[in-house]
Amino acid sequence: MGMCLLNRYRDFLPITSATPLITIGEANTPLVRSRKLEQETGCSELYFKLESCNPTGSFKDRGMVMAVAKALESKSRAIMCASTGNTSASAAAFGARCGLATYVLIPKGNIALGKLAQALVYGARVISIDGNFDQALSIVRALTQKHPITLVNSLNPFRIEGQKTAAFEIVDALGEAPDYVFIPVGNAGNITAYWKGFGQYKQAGKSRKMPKMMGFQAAGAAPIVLGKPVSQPRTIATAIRIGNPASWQGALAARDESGGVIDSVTDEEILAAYKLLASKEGVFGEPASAAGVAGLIKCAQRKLDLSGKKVVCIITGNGLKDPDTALQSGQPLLEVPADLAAVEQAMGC
Ligand code: AN7
Repeated sequence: MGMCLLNRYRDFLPITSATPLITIGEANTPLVRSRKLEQETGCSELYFKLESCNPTGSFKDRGMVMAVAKALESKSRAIMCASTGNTSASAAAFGARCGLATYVLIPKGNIALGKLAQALVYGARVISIDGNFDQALSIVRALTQKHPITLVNSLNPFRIEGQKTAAFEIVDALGEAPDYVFIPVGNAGNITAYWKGFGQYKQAGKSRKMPKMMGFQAAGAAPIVLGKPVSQPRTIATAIRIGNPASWQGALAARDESGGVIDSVTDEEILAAYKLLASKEGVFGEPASAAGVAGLIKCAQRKLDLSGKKVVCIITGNGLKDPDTALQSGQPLLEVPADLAAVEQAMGC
C-alpha cells in the first residue's frame, strides 16, 4: 500500500478532518526472518522488525509523525524535546519538513555522532547540557510549560499513539500476534506503545492472542529492574542511558499484563549481540537495539523454552548512527600498498 502511516491506520489514531496527513516516508518497515539466531535460541520462528529502516533510521518517526501532525493541527509554531539522539533526529526532520522551529536538548558527550549530525543538518537548534537525559527532560518539561512550544517527548500522548502502529504492522504481516516480543527499554515509551497496539488490535478482532512483552534495560541504566531511579546511568548503548523513565508505569503494565519481564543485560552482552546481529544475520542495529536481542539470547541460555513459539525482536535504530562503536567492534581494517601481491597476502590467499 502506498499510503502514509497516518492514513493507513487512521481508524486507530486520533485523526480528525483537521489533522494534516504529513509524511516523510515513515513506517511500513520490513519484518525479516532470522537465519542463525532462530536455531541457536530454539525459536520456531524468529523475526527482526527493522525499525532502523525508517527515514531517520529509528522507530521514533512513527510517534513523531503523529505528534507533529497534532502540533500543526493545534497551530503550534515550535516543538521541543530532550533526547539521547534518536528522538531529536526525528523531531528535527519533521520540524524541517513542516516549517516548525525545533529545539533539542541533549546530554553532552553521550549522543552517537550520526544522531547529532542528523539534528544539525535538519536545521534544529541543538543545545547540549552538561548533564544527563533525565535532567534534560526535566528542563524541557518546564520550558514547554513556560513557552508556547509543543513538547514532543513521549510524555506527549500522541507519540505513543503513533508508535503503537508498529504492533499493527507485525500482526498484519504475521496474520496473528507473535508469542514473544523482545525490545530494548529506555524511557519506556516504546514498550508501552506496543502493548497498547497489540491490545487495540485484539479488541478489533485482528488477532486472537497477545504476546509476552520482554523488555531489556542496560545493566548500568536499569531503574525499572532495580525498582528505583538511577542517578548516574551508564552504558555503551547511549540511546537507553536513562535513569528515570517517563513511561515507567506503562512498562510495568506491559510486563505484568502480558506475563513478560523487564530484565537487564550487561554492556558485554549488548556488544556480543550487536556483533552477532551484524556478522551472522546481516542486520546492523545500533547498540541499544541489540539489548533486546541480548535479552533473547540470555533467556534462551537460561532455558526459556521457545519451541513452537513465534518471536519478534525490535531493531529500534540503525547501526550507522554510531560509527564509533562500529569501528571499535568490527573486523580490523587492513591497509596495504597498491600492489597485487600485498592485497593477495591480506586476503589470505
Ligand atoms: C535505538 O531518542 O529516548 O524505551 O531520546 O533510540 O521508548 O525510550 C531513545 C530511545 C531503544 C528506547 N532503542 O526506547 C531518545 C530516546 C533506540 C532508542 C530506545 C531508544 P524507549
